Amino acid sequence: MQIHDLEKVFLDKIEEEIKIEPRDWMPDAYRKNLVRQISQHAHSEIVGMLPEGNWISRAPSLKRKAILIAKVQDEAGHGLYLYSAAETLGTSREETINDLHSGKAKYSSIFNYPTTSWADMGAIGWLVDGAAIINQVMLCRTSYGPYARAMVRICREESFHQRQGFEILLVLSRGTAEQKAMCQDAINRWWWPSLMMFGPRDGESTHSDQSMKWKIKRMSNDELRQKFIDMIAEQVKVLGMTLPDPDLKWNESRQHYDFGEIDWNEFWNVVKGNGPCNKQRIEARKNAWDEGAWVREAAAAYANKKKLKTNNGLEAA
Ligand code: FAQ
Repeated sequence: MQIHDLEKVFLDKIEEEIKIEPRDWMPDAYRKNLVRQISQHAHSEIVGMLPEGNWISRAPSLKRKAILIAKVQDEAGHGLYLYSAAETLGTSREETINDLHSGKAKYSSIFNYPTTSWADMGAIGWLVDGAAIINQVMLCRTSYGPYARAMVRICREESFHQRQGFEILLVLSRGTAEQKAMCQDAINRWWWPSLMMFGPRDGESTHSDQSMKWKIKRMSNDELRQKFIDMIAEQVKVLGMTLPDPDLKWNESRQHYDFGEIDWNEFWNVVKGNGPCNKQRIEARKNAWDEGAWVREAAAAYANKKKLKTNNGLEAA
């Protein structure tokens, strides 16, 4: 088949909502864009374990510790599904991880902020997982099969994460004056960075137009951000807390909340590596990689030994 015939088959599939699968022909730019997005998503899950991992040893009770450990483990699992999805596009795990360590690949800006109190565990679950899930529900319908299927499993777990975060804040919001203040302070610090998770404004988004045409993305950055704001502006009332935005107001004619200006300088500064914890996060990932070398070697040796045994068995038979 000629290239333009292959491209037609590909575009027809996109049009007819048939998933693109790893062995299907796809344009190079589609493959490249997916590798970029999926691998950055995977990195976000893995780097995202660090801010919460920081509180496992300081969780206020055994029950809270067990829940937090399970949540952080879930994020590791999400990272692994996503690295596997990226591998189906012909990129190796090692290559992808090297790109993270060298600073070539991005990960979500949100994970470059510090977690300074227990209430941050609540704010991350409620706001960060909340933002992630708004974005990821749309990705369950993304056009690339392995990515879409990974997202279905991830979304189920993320919705549990969001509830556990909200519950942490609910308990604090009904506690002592200090606990209430801690809850409000965490919301104040995580609100604006959570809005930045959706990426630059639509007019400034590099990839959105093409990603929407290929149905990699189904909604724009601003549409998703608005959806999130509308949801959280209602949920915060249950906590009896406020969001740190004096311009946040229900707009009857738009049927949406209006909101204030996001600090885009701060966003780009964090994306470019100058956020409060960027260096610390990459350092932690590199150390984990180096310290885990013996585990990878042992696993590879075990797998080779097993393969050798099976081959010998086959020869003997
Ligand atoms: N941070 O053209 P666009 C989670 C970059 S998972 C850093 O609009 P696109 C779970 C973007 O890469 C959170 N960089 O890009 C969890 C591009 O740069 P490039 C992660 C950002 O891809 C919870 C440039 O700016 N979720 O939280 C950010 O069309 C709790 C131009 O942007 C996903 O990754 C940012 N916030 O739209 C874990 C979901 N925003 O690549 C632990 C999948 C943009 O050209 C604890 N990804 N950039 O160098 C997506 O849906 C999209 O990639 C967007 C960005 C919406 C993030």
